[in-house]
Amino acid sequence: MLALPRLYAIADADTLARRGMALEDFATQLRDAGVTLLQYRDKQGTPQQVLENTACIREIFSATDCTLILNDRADLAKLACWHGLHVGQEDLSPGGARAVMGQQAILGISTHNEAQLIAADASDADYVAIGPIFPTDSKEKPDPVVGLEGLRRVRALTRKPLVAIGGITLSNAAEVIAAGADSVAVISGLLPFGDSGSVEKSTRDFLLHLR
Ligand code: 3NM
Repeated sequence: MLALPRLYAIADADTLARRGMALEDFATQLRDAGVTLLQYRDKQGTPQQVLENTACIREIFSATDCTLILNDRADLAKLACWHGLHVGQEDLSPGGARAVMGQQAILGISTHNEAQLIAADASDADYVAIGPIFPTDSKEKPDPVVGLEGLRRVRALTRKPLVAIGGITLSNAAEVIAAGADSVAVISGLLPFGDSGSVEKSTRDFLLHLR
């Protein structure tokens, strides 16, 4: 079975644009910090923009063994020769994603409640994400908060690697892992507030803290 690292970094194009940070800079700092699993999530970009950005990220991580997962766009993930695809409940099904991506690809699916998690467990997905664990500003119209109790309950429903997402910070990441997540997926927690700190430092802190 797939083994996921404890930190699953997400480069979310909308969040980066809101925070005035270039994707290239963000990705470079993640690489320098030693990230080994990265998702690029771009809900608005045109296919050309997304493809350009996948090429840029691939180049940045070319000398590493970081696993690169694209959100939602199966055709572009395949074209860009990325390692995997992450789908949401309204995206391509895991079966459809598998048909496009092939047997070797890593497939993940987002779930937000027990019924979705049970369905995902029975699907072609290699890992299952559950969220939001805590309130989040990084997703439009997030589902109801699952909480640590909800996370413990869904942990019992699957043996697939479980990724927790939503509102995860350096201060709550360890309890999320203790509640049963194999990995924490983080967007804004990797971005420093104000002028002090850097993405590289926040990411290194996460990696050290979750070791
Ligand atoms: N999916 P942050 S929550 C992209 O519940 C995403 O499935 C979620 O961002 C889900 O780490 C979320 O900044 C946003 O809270 C996560």
